[in-house]
Amino acid sequence: MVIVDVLTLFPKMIEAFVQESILGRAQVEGKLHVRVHNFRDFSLDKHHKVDDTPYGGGAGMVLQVEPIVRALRSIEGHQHAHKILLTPSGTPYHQGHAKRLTQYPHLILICGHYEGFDERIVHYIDEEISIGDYVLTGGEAAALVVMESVVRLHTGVLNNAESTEEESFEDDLLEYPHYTKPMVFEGHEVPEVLRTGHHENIRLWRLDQQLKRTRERRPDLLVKREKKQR
Ligand code: 6GU
Repeated sequence: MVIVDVLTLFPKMIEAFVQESILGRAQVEGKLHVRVHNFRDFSLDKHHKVDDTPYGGGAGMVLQVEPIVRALRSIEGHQHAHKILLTPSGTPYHQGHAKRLTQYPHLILICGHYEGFDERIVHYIDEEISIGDYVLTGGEAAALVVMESVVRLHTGVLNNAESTEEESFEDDLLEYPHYTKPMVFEGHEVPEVLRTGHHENIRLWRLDQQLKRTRERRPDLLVKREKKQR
């Protein structure tokens, strides 16, 4: 059983995604418990304000530390949970992080908006994660990426068909191309070798496709792979 608490100003974004995805099924099966908290509810301001202008001046608003810390402290077991801040200035996220995060039975994901968080939030969290080099308006989509990628690695969450062996990044190679019926669609044929039933030739063709794709699209992964093999 994994527990994930999400702190956000847009709880419905998280709830809808969880309900409609594999996470929802995991939850029904008792393998996952997602709890969503709106930290606006923890503002002590009479207008429930959670942000203010930056010290030193500049554009935009900064999320205040107090409502977030009060929300954190309201979560049962928060002292032992692994707390992650979603921010574009965090460490770039990859499959290795997803694997590492499966060691924690309780995760707390904190989503920001506006210009960012008051830096003093660092004293209350364990790490900062970014999901890539592009700008989102808020951390919600990022929190969902982290949650989905971690939870699906937990045993029993996926069924056999969805299994995590032999998938992209398992060996620092992209996946080979897949085909199913019909054999010809609008003149586009399934590659000959896949119809031969020659298992060794198929294995070699797929490996070749993986290497070719990775070389073309993700040369950085090949460099990483070669370093591991040395
Ligand atoms: Cl975690 N948050 C926001 N706002 N933008 C991002 C991101 C996170 N990761 C990449 N871009």
